[in-house]
Amino acid sequence: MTFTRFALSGALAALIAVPAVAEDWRGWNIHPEGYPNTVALESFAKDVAEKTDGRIEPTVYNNATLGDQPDAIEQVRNGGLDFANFNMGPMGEIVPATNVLSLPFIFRDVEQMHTVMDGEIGQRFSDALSEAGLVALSWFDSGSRSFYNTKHPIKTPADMDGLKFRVMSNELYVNMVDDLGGNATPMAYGEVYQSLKTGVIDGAENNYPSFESSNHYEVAKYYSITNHLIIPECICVSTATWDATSEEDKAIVTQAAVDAAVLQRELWAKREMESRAKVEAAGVEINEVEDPKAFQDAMAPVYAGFLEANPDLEPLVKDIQATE
Ligand code: GTR
Repeated sequence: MTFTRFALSGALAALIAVPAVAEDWRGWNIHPEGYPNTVALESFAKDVAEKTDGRIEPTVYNNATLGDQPDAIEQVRNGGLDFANFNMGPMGEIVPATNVLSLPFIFRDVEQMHTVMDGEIGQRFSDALSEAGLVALSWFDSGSRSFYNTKHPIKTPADMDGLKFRVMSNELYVNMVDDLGGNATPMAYGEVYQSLKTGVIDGAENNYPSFESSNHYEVAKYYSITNHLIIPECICVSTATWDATSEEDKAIVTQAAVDAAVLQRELWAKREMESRAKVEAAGVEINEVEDPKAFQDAMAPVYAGFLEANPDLEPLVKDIQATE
């Protein structure tokens, strides 16, 4: 005897309540367990699963196990992955407007970055991202980045001379290090530790929590406070995934991302201090630079070159600079 599909499902449905199939969302994360971003992403995932009654089941894959950052950006854009926490640094190669966030010293401090990103200007970046297939739901903190190396303290730009620094994948950073007199090599985050150890590179640049959690501090004993980049990070969802989500669940996911960013920023402030203390206790020499303006001046050509190539982005730069 044969059943039609309709007859079978009709009979089953009469016997048991068949739950709707949950959507499994796969999320990319570059950081290890315990890192502020990781804890916040886990809280986001838990919140979404609970508040959608299991209609969406997000899983976070840590330590860039699903690929390095430029690769993961592509995967989220094409729907191969559902969500991620991305730094806007490598994003600039794909969404040119976000390169504004990679201009050295574009933000005066982290508070100003928060004001900018949480307001109307942040929405302009979200719009640019959404044209590229990414829905930015909230903004994480990533502190400010400084140079570190295995050779000597950097006090003036001249101390960068001849040193080879790893940078994130973005032409702007290559120009930035060149202008300071160093040599730049774009490289995946996960390769930096070994490259520092074997002398393939002399240094890199990052915030305290990443310098510490990546163990780069075990090899690079000089951390020089240049604070040259303050780069926000997003929780971004793939547009393909987003479009397949109900309005009710979109609201839940959005709120969970906003709450996760509040948590991340709290944890971040604590972790910055803890990481600094940990690397100092491990013998890292931390120094102020002699004249911060000398670094700003040396990097000024990056601005000029960028604005010449992207005149349409000048208003965005000016609006950020004008934000209190
Ligand atoms: C970290 C950032 C990561 C990644 C990394 C890097 O501060 O949170 O997303 O961009 O830096 O240097 O590659």
